[in-house]
Amino acid sequence: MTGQWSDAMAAAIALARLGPRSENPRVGCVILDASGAVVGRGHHRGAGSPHAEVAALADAGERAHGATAVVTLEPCRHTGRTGPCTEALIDAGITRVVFAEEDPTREAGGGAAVLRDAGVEVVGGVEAEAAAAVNTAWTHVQRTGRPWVVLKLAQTLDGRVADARGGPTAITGAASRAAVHQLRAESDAVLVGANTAVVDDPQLTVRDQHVEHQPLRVVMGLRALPVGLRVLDDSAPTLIVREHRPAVALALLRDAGVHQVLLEGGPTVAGAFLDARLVDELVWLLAPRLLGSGPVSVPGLMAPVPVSVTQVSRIGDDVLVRGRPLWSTELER
Ligand code: AOF
Ligand code: ZN
Repeated sequence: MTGQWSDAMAAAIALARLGPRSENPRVGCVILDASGAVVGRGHHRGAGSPHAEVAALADAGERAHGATAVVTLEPCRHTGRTGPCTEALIDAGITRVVFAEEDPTREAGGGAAVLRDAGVEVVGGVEAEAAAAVNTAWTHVQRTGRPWVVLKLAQTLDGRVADARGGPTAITGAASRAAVHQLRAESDAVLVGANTAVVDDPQLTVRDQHVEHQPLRVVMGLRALPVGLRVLDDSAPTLIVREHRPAVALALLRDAGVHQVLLEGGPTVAGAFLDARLVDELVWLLAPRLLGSGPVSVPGLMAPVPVSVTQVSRIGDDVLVRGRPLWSTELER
């Protein structure tokens, strides 16, 4: 019976979303008294700050005694930058813990068993999918050891990314550009191939909305980068990865603390990551136009990529299609 906790978990998930994306997951917690009334709320405000449970316990004060803690992530059992939540919950007299997603990390995971050993009733897996969606990239890094990879492409209906002259062409409209900036803002890094950096000279920053930090700009490839490129300006940090193997580049990014990377082209980078099966999500922007000639978005793929479509929407005059390569969803099973 987990249905009875759904509403409280939804409240905890809403709290989790208030937290910033950081190297830590976003976590929310509500404390319920015996009658089911919420007597405490808390969320994690980023690495180094108190965990959600500790914040909610502080909010509840004495009322935590004999209460139920509903939390989006299995309470940690480790001492990291802060103490173990298992201990804080036990010390506060919590008698039942309901959590959603298991903590996949080696250090912090296993809190449920610690709580059970201390006589606390534990219910796990409540609304686990909805809670995990708040931390898709973080969870992915913990499970696979590499960042969550989003591949974005803008093309005409006949699959072309430039006209026959091959120079930079605006393919999609203003609304799509805003969507791309939103994608950048949600990512820790934005990556292009060295060829695209030279030919298109993109700046790769978030410009039409406020961001706490600009994403790391990454240029990947062996081609030399002339001075004066916009991607090398001082508007955001830039990492140059002299490398063409996607797995090696992702390992470097992971070590740099990147949980989500947005691939913004060009065709060589897109093809290399798809062929290596290192793409987790596709964002395809389709402009209502046929060009008839010119390079296509992903030439020379080694194998077909079946995609499970998760979203189709109109965006200005363009069409946005989001999906997941099937081999990527299988990875998670
Ligand atoms: C929880 N509640 O609110 C969070 C948890 O070194 P620290 O103290 O920052 O701990 C980070 C780890 O703790 C993180 O990797 C994850 O496993 C867990 N995060 N756990 O019980 C929370 N943010
Ligand atoms: Zn904790």
